[in-house]
Amino acid sequence: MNADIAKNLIKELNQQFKDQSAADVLRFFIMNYKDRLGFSTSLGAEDQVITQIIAGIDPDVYIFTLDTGRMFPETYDLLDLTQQRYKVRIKAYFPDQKAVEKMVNSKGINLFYESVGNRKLCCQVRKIEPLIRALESVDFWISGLRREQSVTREDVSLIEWDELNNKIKINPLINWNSEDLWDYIRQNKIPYNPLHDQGFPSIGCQPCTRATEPGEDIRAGRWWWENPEMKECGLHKK
Ligand code: ADX
Ligand code: SF4
Repeated sequence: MNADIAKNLIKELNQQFKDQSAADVLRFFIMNYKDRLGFSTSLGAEDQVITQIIAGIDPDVYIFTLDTGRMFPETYDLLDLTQQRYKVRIKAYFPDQKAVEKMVNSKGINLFYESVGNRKLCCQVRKIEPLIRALESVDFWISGLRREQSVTREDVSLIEWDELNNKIKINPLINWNSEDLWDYIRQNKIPYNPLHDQGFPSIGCQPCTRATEPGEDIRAGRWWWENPEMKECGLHKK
């Protein structure tokens, strides 16, 4: 996709949708660009909301997950349940077998605790490379980012240009706060990861996620041993 054309379109779309609901935004893109878009779900609370909305519009929309091989068992169970409940197919992308073998055999299975460099390598192999493949066939990428989640996400827009992947990125829940999110989940009886009720507001890979204490940041339990300014795996780097 041509970056200049995309950036102009993005400006117009942000203006057009600034006061519209997440469902309206999703409906517009599905109606107009269904064959050119994909939604990435990590099965987190935000993604469950988006899946429910998408399924109500068109359950055939391309939805995918990046299965790093290090997810919580609860996440796998939710993956299964979500597909059954909403009659959607969530396509799984796995890391490249040779790259994982090389990394683990040279640096160890839990290399990420040793340095930021090792952690980034693991995220690159287990998430970023599969993401590139998952996005190959699309121009529009739907994600569950919320501005409130972290200092690294404060300047994210509803619709933005993803320089790294050359995609138009749509974040329908960007303005939702935690209360909006959980009210919607309860009102619509949306299945969610039971770990959210055990102190995990944000859930990623098992070895890199811990529960948070009351009053701590939403993402304090992700890569908790690293500095908050660094806590992005690269999926959402601008
Ligand atoms: S992360 O970059 O720190 O892992 P986070 O867990 O906050 O991201 O999720 C933000 C959004 O990134 C999700 O709403 C989803 O769109 C996407 N995402 C994160 N992890 C995955 C995954 N494993 N598979 C698919 N999408 C993911
Ligand atoms: Fe590896 Fe942890 Fe990144 Fe998952 S979150 S890909 S286990 S470093």
